[in-house]
Amino acid sequence: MELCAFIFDVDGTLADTEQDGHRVAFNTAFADAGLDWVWDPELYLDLLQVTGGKERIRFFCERFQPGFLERDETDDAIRALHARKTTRYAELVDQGRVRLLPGVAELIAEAREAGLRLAIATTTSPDNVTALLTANLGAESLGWFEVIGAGDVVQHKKPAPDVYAYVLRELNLPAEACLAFEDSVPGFASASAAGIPTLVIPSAQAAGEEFPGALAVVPSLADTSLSDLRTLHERPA
Ligand code: XBP
Ligand code: MG
Repeated sequence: MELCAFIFDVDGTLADTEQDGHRVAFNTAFADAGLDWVWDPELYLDLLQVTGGKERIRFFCERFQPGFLERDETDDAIRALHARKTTRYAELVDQGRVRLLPGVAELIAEAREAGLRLAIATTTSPDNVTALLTANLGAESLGWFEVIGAGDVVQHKKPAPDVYAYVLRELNLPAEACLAFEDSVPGFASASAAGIPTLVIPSAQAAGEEFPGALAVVPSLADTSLSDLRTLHERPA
């Protein structure tokens, strides 16, 4: 089937956001709230098995701070911490601390030129997508993406297929007419379960993992052209 649209994951795919962006923002939000929680890079790598910032904070508490979950209004407390974290993340991005990965801007430009439709399917919060795109590609780039499926737009985050199913519905395209870009095991599981041919560019959290059924696994988008991707997409599974 003809390739009509690219659907991009954000964290780990458009940019290497986790360790120097999200992790730092979580830690700053914890400090702002007077909590002595510190997520070091190794712990954070482990916590990344849970997608979604609010879900990740809860998972951390279940393991290491069970007392926090015994308080009243735990959901509100996690929501407030996460809102603070989102503000802190945007500050980091606005300061230019989170840059797009090699080849991403070029591929997006090539796809636009060729008239491909573009969309985003991510677990991260909508404000983070806005901040990242604006800081790196200019505010007008938000309009390049016909659909931005982000955060709580669906109840079940990756690895569930819901966010990709949502984006397909909004694009009104069958899965086979699209190509998804993912960096992680839960992300690949989500796109695959939605039936979308997926190119994997593994990030640090996916080192050594296998991606059975991926269109291809490549180290970077820097050497991947639109014509390479069309060829991969045409190849029978
Ligand atoms: C990204 C996530 C997000 C970010 C943090 O996964 O899991 O939770 O780590 O963003 P994916 P929020 O790349 O698979 O979409 O704190 O806004 O959730
Ligand atoms: Mg990702």
